[in-house]
Amino acid sequence: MRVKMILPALTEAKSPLFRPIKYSLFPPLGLATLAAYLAPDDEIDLQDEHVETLSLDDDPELVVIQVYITNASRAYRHADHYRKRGAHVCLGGLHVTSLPEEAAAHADTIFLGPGEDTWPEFLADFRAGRARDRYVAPAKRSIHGIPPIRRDLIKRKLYLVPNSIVVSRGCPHRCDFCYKEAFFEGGNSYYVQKVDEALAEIERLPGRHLYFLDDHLFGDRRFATMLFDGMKGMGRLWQSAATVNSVLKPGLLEKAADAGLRSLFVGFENLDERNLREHRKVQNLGRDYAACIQRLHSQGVMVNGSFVFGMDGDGPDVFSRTVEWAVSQGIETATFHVMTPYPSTGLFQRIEQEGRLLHRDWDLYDTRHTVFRPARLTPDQLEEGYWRAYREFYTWRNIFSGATAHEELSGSLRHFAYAAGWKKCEPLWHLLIRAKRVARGLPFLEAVLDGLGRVGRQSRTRDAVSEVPSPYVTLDGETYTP
Ligand code: B12
Ligand code: SF4
Repeated sequence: MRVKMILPALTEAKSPLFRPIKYSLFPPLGLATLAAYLAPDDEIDLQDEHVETLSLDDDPELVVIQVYITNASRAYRHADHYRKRGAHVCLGGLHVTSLPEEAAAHADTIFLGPGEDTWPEFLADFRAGRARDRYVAPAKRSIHGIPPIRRDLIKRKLYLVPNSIVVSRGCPHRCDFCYKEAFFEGGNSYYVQKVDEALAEIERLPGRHLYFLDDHLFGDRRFATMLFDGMKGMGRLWQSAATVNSVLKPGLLEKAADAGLRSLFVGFENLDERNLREHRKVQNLGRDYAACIQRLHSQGVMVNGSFVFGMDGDGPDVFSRTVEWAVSQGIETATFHVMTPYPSTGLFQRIEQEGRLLHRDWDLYDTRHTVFRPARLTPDQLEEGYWRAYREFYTWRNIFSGATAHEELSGSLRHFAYAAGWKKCEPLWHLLIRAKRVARGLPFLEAVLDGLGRVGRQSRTRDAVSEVPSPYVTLDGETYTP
C-alpha cells in the first residue's frame, strides 16, 4: 500500500525570508509513531512541511495528516487536494479532537484522541474494506508494548534535535488553558510506557543528546525514578519539562541530573496567585519559584521558564515585572505566550460565554496574537507587551545581567552562551536551515549543555524547600505570602 504522511506547517514556518530555528528542532514524532503500525512492505512517504517543500503530485492510496490548531487550514487544503485525487484521507491529532465536525468535512476518516489504540483498528478495517468515518480512543488507553517508532523515516539532518522522545502521554494536572483535558477526554489522561521499553527506545537513539517532549516527565514519581536510575551511566545529555512542585520535592531532580538532565522547561505561567488559582494551576499555588530555580541551578540544570500573559489579573505592568523577575533569578531562557483559548478547553468555554472571543481564525491562535478581549489590557497592549517582553528579556544587557545572577562563573558562562546562542544567533541558524545543515549545530548545543554543565552540582543542594512560602504580587501590586 502507498501511504503518504504529512505534518503541515503554519504559515510562518514556510517564509522564504526568515525561518525561526524553533521549526527545525523536532521531527514529526506522532506520525513516526503511527507509521510503526504499518506493514513492512507498505511504501511510506513521511513529509514535514516545517523543513521541506511538500510534493503533492503523487497518488497514494492512504493519506495521513496530523492537525494542530495553527496548521489546520493548511491541513484541510492538503486533505481536499488528496481526496480529489482519490486517496482515502485520515485526519487526526489535537485540533481534530477539539473540533471533529470541522475536520470531518475534509476527511474520509477522523480520529479523536491519541492514536495508539484506534489507528491499528482502522488499518485492519481499511484493509478489509470496511473503514469507518470516525474512530474514538477507548476509555482505557495504554502505550505498553507499542511497536518501535519508525525513526528510519525521519530525515535527521534537517533537525537540530532529531532525538526527540516521549515516554508518557498527557499530564496528571488540569490547567484550564491546556489542550490536554479536551484531547484525553473520556479516558485516562496520564499514562506511561513500561520502563524497560522506554530505556530500549533510548538505547536505539544514536549520539548523546535527547529531548523528552513529555508534558511532565516527573509526573509519575515511581516511573521517573526507575527511568532515571536506568539512564544513569548511559552518558546522555538531555532536556525535558516538569512542574515547579515536582522540582521542589527532594530526590527526583537529583536522580534526573545524575542521569544527564541539563535543562528543564518549567511552567511558572504567572507571578500572580489569583491568576494561577483562576486557571486551576493549583500545583503552582504556594510554591516558592525562587527556590525551584535555585534547586535547578544547584544541580547544574538550566531553566527555560514559561510565562503566560493576558490573564484577568494582568495589567499593563505585567510584562516588565515578569521580565525583571526572570532576569533577577538567572533564568537562562524564557518562553512567553499570549494567553490563547484553545477550542474545547475550559478557558475557551468561559471566554466564549463571556462574549470575549474576538474571532475564530485558527491561524492566529499561535500564542503570539490576541484572540480574545483581556480584562485589564487592550488586545493591542497585550500583543505589544508580549513582543516587548521578548525584546527586553533578550537584550545583551539582560542576558549579561541574568548570567551574573549565578553564584559560579561556569554557571554564568553557560547562561551567556546558551541564551545568546538561541536568540542572538538566529541569522546564523537561518543560514544553516537554508543550507539544510542545521544538524551541524548539535555539537554546539551539546557543548554548552555539557562542557559547562557540571555547575555547582554539590554546592547548594536545598532539600524539602516546598514548604517555604512563596511571595506573589497581588493585583494591587502588594506582596502576598500564602
Ligand atoms: C514538539 C512540539 C512542537 C514543535 C514541532 C511539532 C512537531 N514536530 O510535532 C514546534 C516547536 C515546532 C512547535 C510549535 C508550536 N506549537 Co507545539 N508542541 C510540541 C509538543 C511539545 C510535542 C508534540 C509531540 O511530538 N507529541 C508526542 C506525539 C507522540 O504525540 P502527537 O504529536 O500528539 O501525536 C499523537 C496523537 O495526536 C495522534 N495523532 C496525531 N496525528 C494523527 C493523525 C492520525 C490519522 C491519527 C490516527 C492519530 C494522530 O496520534 C499520535 C500518537 O498518539 C506539544 C505538546 C504535546 N504534549 O503534544 C506541543 C503542542 C502541540 N504545540 C502547541 C502549540 C500551540 C504550538 C505553537 C502554535 C505555539 C508556539 N507559540 O510555539 C507552535 C506552532 C505549531 C505549528 N507548527 O503549527 C500546542 C497545540 C495546541 C492545539 N490545540 O493544537 C501543544 C499541545 C502545546 C500545548 N500544551 O499547548 N510545537
Ligand atoms: S501542567 Fe502543563 S501539561 Fe499539565 S495540565 Fe497544566 S499546562 Fe497542561
